[in-house]
Amino acid sequence: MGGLTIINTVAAAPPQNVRASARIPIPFAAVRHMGSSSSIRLQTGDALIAVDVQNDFLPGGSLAVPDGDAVVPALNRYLAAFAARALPVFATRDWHPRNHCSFKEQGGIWPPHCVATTRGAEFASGLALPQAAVVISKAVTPAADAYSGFRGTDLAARLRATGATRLFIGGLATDYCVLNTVRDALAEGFEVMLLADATRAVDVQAGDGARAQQEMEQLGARTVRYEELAS
Ligand code: VGL
Ligand code: ZN
Repeated sequence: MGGLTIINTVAAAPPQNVRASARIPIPFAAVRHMGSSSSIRLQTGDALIAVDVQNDFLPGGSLAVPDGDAVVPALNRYLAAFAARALPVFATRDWHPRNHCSFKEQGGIWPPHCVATTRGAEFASGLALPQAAVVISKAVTPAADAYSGFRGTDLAARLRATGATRLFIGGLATDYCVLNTVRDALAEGFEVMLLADATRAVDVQAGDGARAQQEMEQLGARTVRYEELAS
């Protein structure tokens, strides 16, 4: 051993063949997205859940959500994007018996709504559900309510059977069935994208919807808008 040890103390010189003006090219197309989070590319493993987009929750229905019909065209854009990629779609529905415990005459807090097989329980006619959409009925017995699409249903197993890992969730209502579905989805280990432009709140108390959204974000849901999807 014992050879010379050469310590190079000279700082690396900048490459001589690069003009300063050429160092950090920013394509104008990219500037549009700067500052906002990166765009979302739909991929295998994604599934869409349309929560309770039923006539009784729309204007004119027995438990109308303010501006609830706005979720129909908003969800249809996502539905088209999912259809174009042949990604799975699920639709939950409140499907109550006439004497459901959540109804006022049974001591509950809601007017009768979404009684199974009635027009009020049908999906909004303008909602463009694909033929292959999986319908999940919930709160189907008198004694139990279920705001979450996971409660008392096989939704989790059905999702896993399709290989879904990331759920895009929108519909009605932000502060009840969407909130509880998102909570359970996260607890079940799914990634959740909350479709902020495709949900509306009951807002029994002013701010309920905003608080629900905050809670969902704190639990780990990411709030997205359609424009954030990569084309
Ligand atoms: C819902 C109140 C009662 C909902 C269902 O879909 O958010 N809200 N039942
Ligand atoms: Zn209900």
